Parts: sequence; structure tokens; C-alpha cells
Amino acid sequence: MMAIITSIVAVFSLFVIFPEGISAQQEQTFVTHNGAVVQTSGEILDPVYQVSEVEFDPEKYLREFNYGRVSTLESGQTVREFTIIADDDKVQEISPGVFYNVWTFNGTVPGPTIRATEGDLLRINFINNGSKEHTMHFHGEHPAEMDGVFEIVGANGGRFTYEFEAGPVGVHPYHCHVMPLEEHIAHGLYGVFIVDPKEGRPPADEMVMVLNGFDTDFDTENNFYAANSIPFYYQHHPIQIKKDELIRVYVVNMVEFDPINNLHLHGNLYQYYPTGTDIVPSEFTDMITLSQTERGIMEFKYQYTGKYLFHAHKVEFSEKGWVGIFLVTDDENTKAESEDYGS
Ligand SMILES: [Cu+2]
Repeated sequence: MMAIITSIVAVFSLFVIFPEGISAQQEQTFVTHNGAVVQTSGEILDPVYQVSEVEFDPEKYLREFNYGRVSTLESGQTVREFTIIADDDKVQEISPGVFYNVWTFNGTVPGPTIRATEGDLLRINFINNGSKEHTMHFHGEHPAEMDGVFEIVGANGGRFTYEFEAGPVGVHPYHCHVMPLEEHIAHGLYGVFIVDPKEGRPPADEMVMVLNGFDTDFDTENNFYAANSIPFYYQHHPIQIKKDELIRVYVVNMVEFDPINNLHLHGNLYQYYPTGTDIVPSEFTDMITLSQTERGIMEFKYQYTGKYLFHAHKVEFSEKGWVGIFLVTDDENTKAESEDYGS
């Protein structure tokens, strides 16, 4: 009996210490479930009971394409079915010692890369397990009721099935479109949607780079920038590519708060296909500038081996994490080593 009373008192005390609905911008210190002491300001969603940590692997994300569960209609049309679950209670260690409440599609920021061929029927079973309303809004062509703007999906298990034909050919973002949009995007509810031409593109070593940032102190300015969420990741773990092999990068800028982002490649230039909607490149350059959700496809080959930087040529962004290295080898077995900027 005593034990039960003690438990009730303990639970009640926790509730008093960490009441729900703590107002934004309030300085707080709390202990995560794994014992880390975290100090932050701004919105923290029930840190004691619901928080789980995001495990995000930029190495895996880079070349991971999701084609869905495939079936064929009587008409011969290919159906690709996906289940996407939104959450808004996870915490990710954005940078050593810096924890941030990420909002996720299928548990990561960015969400999974969804890939289809032009004309395929996409069926996205969306489940909102978050504590707030969310949607999925795809860029591309689809009926109004599939636009993920007015069909708000309720919190704690709301469901919606998005169904539309994949198109046009290109690389498109998807993201939550619930207001305040700035908040829902800045916390991480976005991902990449690739529509391949029916005839395909030439074989290449393909990868996805989402340019993003995190405002970890809630002052509407980003504290960290990255290609694929983890600042400096590809600098410390260079992306291995092969000399003379065609490289194709699907790049999407999702940075909130800053009007532009950009991408500069060292020792080379790339063919650039804005939005990926044309099969003929419109530019041969080493530098593109992108506003939010602006995107495109880069193609290049390196003719010399070695280490080559790629980074935002907005230097503030590269110094806050948006920098990486391509390690070009002519030997498949060469292993990348951790490399420091400029070494
Ligand atoms: Cu949302």
C-alpha cells in the first residue's frame, strides 16, 4: 500500500515539476531519459515521458532510395505504396552536447527519399502520431485535395491517404504544410521526392543532399547548417566516389530563416538541371544559388583522384557545418579516413 502511495506521489511530483504546455522561450533545464542534463529555451514536448532519440546516419541516407511496395493495376499502371508516420517528440543531438526537438517523417530528418517513375500511382498512407496537426504537401502535379494544405491531419493517430500520379519528372521536396509553416519546416518535417523519366537517366553513382539548418536557441536564426542534417559530417567522413564515374546529386534546399543557400564544388564543374525537369542541362558551373525548396540535379565526373571540398559559398553556413569532402579514388578498396578541413 505504502509503495503505491509513494508511486502516486512520485508521479504527481514529476507532473508538477514538468507540467504540460510549458510556454515557449522559457529557460528550462531537464534530464533526458538517458541521464543527460539539458538546458534549453523554447518548446520542449513532454521531455520526461515521450522523448526518444533520433538515430540518423548521413552515410546511409545519402544513397538510400525508397521505391515503396510495388503492385500493378489491371491497366498496367505501377502502384507504389508508402507508409509515412509523423512524430514531433524526438530529440536529436544536432552537434556534440546540443540537443534539439526534431519533428520527423518516419523517425528522421530528412524523411525517407521517395522515388517513383513518371506516371506511377503513388499511395502514401500518412499517419500523424505527433501531438500537433501535420500534413504531407508534395511539390509536383496532383489534384487539389491531395495537396496536403487544407486537409489537416489530426494529432495522436490522424490518418490520410495521399494518392496521385508521380510527375513531373524531376526532384521535388515534400514537407508538412500546417501553420505556422516556419515552425513545422524548421523542426524537420521535410524530405525528397524523385520522379524518374520513363526512359531512365544514364547509370551513375546517385546521391541525395538536403541542405538544412537548425535553430537550436529559438531566435529564428540557424545555429547549425549541413548537407543532410549533421554539421561537418561529410568533412569528417568523406563521400567516396570513383575517378571518371558519373556522379548524380539530387540537391534540395530546405533551410528556413535564410533567404538563400548555395553549393560550390571544388576542382570541377557540374552540369546543372534546375528542378530536374529537363533532360538537357541548362548550366555548366561550380556554383548554384537556391532559395527555400529550390532544387536541381548536378552531374559531374572527376578526372583526378584526391580530396575535393564541396560547401556553401555563403561562408557563414560552411563555418557552421555545411561543408563536406568528396574523396576520389581509382581503387575501389581505398578506405576513407577522417580528414580535417584544410589538412
Ligand atoms: Cu507539421
